[in-house]
This record gives sequence, structure tokens and C-alpha cells, in this order.
Amino acid sequence: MVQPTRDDHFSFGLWTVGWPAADPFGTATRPWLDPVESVHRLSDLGAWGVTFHDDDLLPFGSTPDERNRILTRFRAALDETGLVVPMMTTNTFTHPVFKDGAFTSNDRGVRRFALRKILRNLDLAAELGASTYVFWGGREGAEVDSGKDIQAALDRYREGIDTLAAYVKEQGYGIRFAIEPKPNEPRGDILLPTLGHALAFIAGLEHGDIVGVNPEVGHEQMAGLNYSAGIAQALWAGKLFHLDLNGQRGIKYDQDLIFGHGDLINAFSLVDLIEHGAPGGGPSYDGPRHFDYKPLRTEDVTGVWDSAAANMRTYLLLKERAAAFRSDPEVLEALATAGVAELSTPTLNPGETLADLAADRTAFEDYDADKAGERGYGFGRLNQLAVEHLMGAR
Ligand code: GLO
Ligand code: NI
Ligand code: NI
Ligand code: NI
Repeated sequence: MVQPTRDDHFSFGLWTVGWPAADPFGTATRPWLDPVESVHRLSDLGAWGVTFHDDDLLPFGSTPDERNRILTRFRAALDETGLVVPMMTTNTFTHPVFKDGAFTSNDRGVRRFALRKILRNLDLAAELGASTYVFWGGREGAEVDSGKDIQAALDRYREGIDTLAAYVKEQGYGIRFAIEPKPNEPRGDILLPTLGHALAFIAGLEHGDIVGVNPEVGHEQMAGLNYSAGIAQALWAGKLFHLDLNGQRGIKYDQDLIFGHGDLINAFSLVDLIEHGAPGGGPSYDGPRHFDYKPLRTEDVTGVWDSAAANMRTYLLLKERAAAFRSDPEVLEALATAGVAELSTPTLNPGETLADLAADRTAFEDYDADKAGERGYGFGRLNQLAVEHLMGAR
């Protein structure tokens, strides 16, 4: 049960296991990892897919010959293992050219360069069969309020995404875009800082029909937000195109811990939600279970692969616990006491008008608000049952 298989649709970024662990205060603690080796190791561990930024595989500035050579080797590894590339993305943050942003740099030449870099990589994504293309705008932001016209920046962000989305449609690539929000780091403040900001931005796009979100556990939690509640809203909006699973402990720098190694109770409710859908029958999520974590800087190469396996194992254990939770009669009873299913009944009767409601004395004049205020919902008991399932105590 806790042995991952291809059917679990686990995917990893090349930049996760391949992170050599340089941080702002220290140099790399691990050697460069060959992407071909990562493909083989991930496959052996039971993963299904691998994702990457252009520069993770094809170093910035490589010649067409170098690109071809690297791609041939990489494709051979994919063919040999059967691993797929469900998602690709562009690095628009490492090179100094992007220090003030890509789509939203104040420098117009940089913006045009960024569009070209992404365009070329979209063609590659289509060739490799990726169905999702992620946009994480880590450098789209500012440290200085007066240095960035935020409204103009949003205009340029929209121009960039719409232009590329139109291209994808024109080419018939069948690729959908997923915007990944993050509140800060590396910029002091990043545009589209949360899932909610991203959804509002998408609603104003011309080609928003193929644009959704790629929310990351740690990014929402860095903003103090509830990840599984945000995921529920993304599902409700029909915009959960992809997700980045990892762990984070509180409002601080981006930790990218192993999935579940942060807020474990929220990780439990997330797995319950995406596996089973909302209790009222809302949609579940059938896309990749994608891990965007970093092996701790203190790990050696053995620790890298142990941590990759740990992400999948934690997910599967949570899935097992969530299934037990959902079928426990005591939980069903606690859910009924809490009125969870009742929320799915519309507030007005079928065909009822506001005038009908205004004439309904039982809704107001004769309604015993004090009595209703006495109701105990038993949410604490419900949560204790969740915690006990999570702990394997039931
Ligand atoms: C950084 C982001 C980053 C993105 C990546 C893929 O905090 O999480 O790793 O997920 O660029 O789009
Ligand atoms: Ni991140
Ligand atoms: Ni992160
Ligand atoms: Ni991410």
C-alpha cells in the first residue's frame, strides 16, 4: 500500500532532488546531479513523471548543438524508464538579466527577451508531451514601492500570459498554463502573492480559459493561509491545474520541506480533499501529485533519495488514513452532528423568491434565534477523530 506505483502519478522537479544546496549564506554541500541519473533514480523509486525548467536541463546560453546532444540523452532516459514529462516551466529568475522581473521588468528589452525564452521552451514542452506549463514569477515584484508601477506591471503580466496563451492555442499544443503564486522570496514582495490574487488576475485575461493555478503548500503558508482551504476554492473555480506539494513551518522563509513535514493536519485534509473531493460532492483532483521540495542542506546524496521516497510515502500514508477517516461510522456521525452535509442544501427552496422568504414567518418572526444559538457543532470532536486517524490510533 505504501509502495508508490506509476498509477499514483507522483512527479518531481529536476531542481528538487538536483538542488546542490547552496543558500545565501553557504556554498553547495552536494555535487551536481546528472538529470539522466535523476530520471533513473526517480523511476526506481516509483515516480511517474519528471518536470523541469529549461535551464535545469539545458544550461542558459547553450548552443543548438549542445541542446540537441543533451535532449537526445534525456529522451533516451525517458524512453528507457517510461517516465513522462507532465509539466514544464521556464527559468526567468536566475540570470542577472531577470533581476527586476521578466514579464514585468521595467526594462522593455528584458521583457521581450523573456517572451522569446518562454516561447522557445513552449515548443519543447509540446514536443515532450507536457500538458501543463507553469509560470512562477519569482522576480516579478519589487522591494521599493515607488520603483514599480504595480498597475502597469499587471498590464504587462497580462500581456505576457495572454500573448503566450494565444500562441499555444494557435499551435494547437493542448497545453494549459498554471500560475504559481508566492508572497515573497526572492523579491521583497511578489506580484500575484496568493492563490486568491492569481484567481482574480486570471478572471481578467482574454485567454483565461486555459489558465489556472499551481498553488504550493509552503507559499500559501508563508502568507499565513490555509492551503487545503485555498485548494478547495481553486477546485470550486475549476482552476486547479497543477499543485506543488511540500512542507512549511509557519510564516518564514520558503522551507520546501518534505511533504507532511510541516503542518501535518493540513496535509491530511489536503490529501483527503484531492483524493475524495469535498464531502458535499465537489470535484476531486486528478492531475499530477507533484513535489516541489528541497532535500535538507545537511543531507548527502543518500539523503536526497531517502527524502524523495519520503514525500511519496507520506502522501500514501495520508491517503490510507484519509480513507479510513471517511469510512469510520463515528466520523460519519460527527459529520452529521456538525451539519456538514446540510451546507449543500440551497438556502432558498426551489423556485422560492425573496418575496416568499419575506413572507415566511418561520424564517424570521417565529424563528428562535436564541435556541439556534445554543447548537453545538462538535467540530472539536470531529477534529480529534481526524487527529486520531492521522496518528494511526483508530
Ligand atoms: C519557488 C518555486 C519554484 C517553482 C518552479 C516551477 O519557490 O516554488 O520552485 O515551483 O519555478 O515552476
Ligand atoms: Ni517554492
Ligand atoms: Ni517553496
Ligand atoms: Ni513551486
